[in-house]
This record gives sequence, structure tokens and C-alpha cells, in this order.
Amino acid sequence: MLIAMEVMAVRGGFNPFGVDGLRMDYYMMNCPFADQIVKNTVNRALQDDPTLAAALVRMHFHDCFIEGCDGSILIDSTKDNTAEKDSPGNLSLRGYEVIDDAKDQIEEQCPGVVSCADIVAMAARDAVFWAGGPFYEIPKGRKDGRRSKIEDTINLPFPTFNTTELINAFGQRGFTAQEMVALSGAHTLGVARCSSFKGRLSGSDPLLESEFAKTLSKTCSAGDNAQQAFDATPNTFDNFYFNALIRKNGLLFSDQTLYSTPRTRAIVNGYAMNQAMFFLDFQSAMVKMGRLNIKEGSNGEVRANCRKIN
Ligand code: HEM
Ligand SMILES: *[C@@H]1O[C@H](CO)[C@@H](O)[C@H](O)[C@H]1NC(C)=O
Ligand SMILES: CC(=O)N[C@H]1CO[C@H](CO)[C@@H](O)[C@@H]1O
Repeated sequence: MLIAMEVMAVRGGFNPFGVDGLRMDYYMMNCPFADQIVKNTVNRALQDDPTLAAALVRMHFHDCFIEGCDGSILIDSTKDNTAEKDSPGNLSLRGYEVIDDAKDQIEEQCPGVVSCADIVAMAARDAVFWAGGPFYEIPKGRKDGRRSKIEDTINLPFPTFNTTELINAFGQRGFTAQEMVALSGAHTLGVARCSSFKGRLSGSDPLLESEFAKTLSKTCSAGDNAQQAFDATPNTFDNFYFNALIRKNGLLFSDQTLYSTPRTRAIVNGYAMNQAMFFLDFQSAMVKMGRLNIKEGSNGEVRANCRKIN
């Protein structure tokens, strides 16, 4: 059986063990209820506050894009180290207490086994599904990293990026333009604060349509922290985001730019027309994102407390 699977893997067929050491059944023997605990915890939290679905999905993205999916986003700053989470531009990340809650319950059942990075990845998966998006199974076995530095957050894409810059930023991490557009579709959930898009209102943004500019100005009249939803259904995972781009109602420049170049415009049109296709591409891109620079073996650890390096 094992040999047969290895042969398949060599031939490039479906490999249940993954190309790295990640496996679907990684916790089957030593923490069989890990997935269930995360799912129940996320569902309970989202029942109380549906806006946390967006937060949990974004948390996984920021975790993976900085230093790989290694839970570095969860680390609290100490007197000697300012962590990723304390960078001004990224402060609107939320939902840390949901991860802590799941981790506490898991530690009670199987101490020292399940990494915080895996919990973040599972929580994002469960948040997408809870919000009406696709269910996708994810391989597990990520180890937690020991580095979390504010300066690393410079590696996140900026909301001012044009399509070329977005394709480059995601291309550097092995994503195609199509996968980048699919992942941007995560903006079907959640909100941005005025500070993230007010630069568009200075009159220099050729992609900003005048009616939509009025909407954004009105939002920003309430200050930098005033929130604007990415689409009409910010707590529902659907393809409305892509329809908004077609109507020139993309919230960030980095959203609307996807409709401005022929190559990505075709992808946006496709997802706006066919939600099932968006879901399919999104789930495989999320699984791929969840494999970015993962740490294994002695390159990482299983943190006892997600906020602190052991
Ligand atoms: C393509 C490049 C991307 C850029 C430039 C970008 C930028 C941003 C910005 C500026 C915000 C608003 C932050 C705020 O004002 O508080 C935001 C929110 C969000 N981002 Fe992205 N993002 C990108 C890709 C992604 C990806 C790949 C995901 C997940 C797979 C994601 C998930 C989210 C979610 C769910 C929110 C809403 C958060 C909430 O409501 O709490 N983003 N993004
Ligand atoms: C995108 O931005 C880069 C860097 O600022 C610039 O060189 C390039 O011309 C821009 N591309 C388009 C299509 O606007
Ligand atoms: C996307 C974003 O706003 N990133 C910012 C996170 O915080 C760092 C540190 O302030 C900034 O350099 C990034 O631009």
C-alpha cells in the first residue's frame, strides 16, 4: 500500500502525504479531535460575531505571506522585540482570542502536539465554510516559527499595488495570476478602514468612478478608522466581490486594478459569472497558500502558548 502510494507520488499523481511533510491525517493518532475542536470554537465565535470570519481568513494570509505559515502573526511583542502584529498598517487584524480559545482546549486533550500555525490554517478553512464558501480539507503538520518582527511585514502586498505589482508579489511566492485573482476574492469578506483607501480620493486615481468616490468620501468623513465593506455582503462568502469590480466598485486600488488589465479582467469576469469556478480555484489556492515556507522538524516548535515562543 505504502509503496503503491510512493510510486504514485513519483509519477506526480495524487499524493496523500503531500510534497512536504504535511498530511491530511497528521493528528489522527495523537490528537484526533483537533479539527473538530477548532471547528466548534470557530463556529461558536462566528455565531456571536460574524465579522470574525473575515478576520480569521486574513490572519492566515498574513501569517503565510510573512515568514511562511508558522504562526508568527500570533506572537505578542516583548520588551526586546516588536512583533508583526504591532505594525501600524496591519493592526486591524482581529480574532486572536478565537485561536487562543481553540489552543487552550486542544492543549487540555493533547498537550504539545498541535501547532498554532495549523490552528490558524484550520480556523481560516472553517471561517470560509461558515460564511457560505467552499469546504476544503487541508494537510497539517506545520511547526510554529520562532521569529516575528515588525520589519518583515514590509513583504505584504500594498493596497496601492497595480496588477503588475500584484502578479509579481504573488509570483515570487509561486502563484499564477489566476491564483492571485482567486485569492483576492477573499475580499468577498470583510471591510477596510478609510486609511486603506483614502489615498484614492485625492483625484489621482484613474480607476475611481465618481459615484463610488462619493460613497468613499462619505465613509471617510467619519475618520480614518471608519469602515467600508468590500462588497454588499461582507459576512457572506460569495462572488459579489467580482461583480463589484465589474461595476467599478472595487474598494482598494489593488482590487479595482484587477479589472483594468485584459489578462486579469477575463478572470474577474469568469468568477463573476461562475461562482462554482471561483470556489474551486479559491480552495486550491488556499491549500497552496497554506504550504508557503512551512517549518518542519527542528526548524520549528509546537508553541505551548500561541502568543509566546517556547
Ligand atoms: C492581493 C493583495 C492584497 C492586498 C493589497 C490586501 C490588502 C488589504 C487591506 C488594505 C485590507 C483592509 C485592512 C484595513 O483597512 O483594516 C484588507 C482586508 C482583508 N483582506 Fe486583504 N489584501 C490582499 C489579499 C488578500 C488575501 C490573499 C486574503 C486572504 C486569502 C485577504 C483577506 C482579507 C480579508 C478577509 C480582509 C477583511 C478583514 C476584516 O474585515 O477584518 N486579502 N486587505
Ligand atoms: C505598475 O507599477 C509599477 C511600479 O510603480 C510601474 O513601473 C508600472 O508602470 C505600473 N504598471 C501599470 C500598468 O500601471
Ligand atoms: C499592508 C500593510 O499595510 N502593510 C504594512 C504593515 O505595517 C508595516 C510597518 O508599519 C508597513 O511597512 C506595511 O506597509
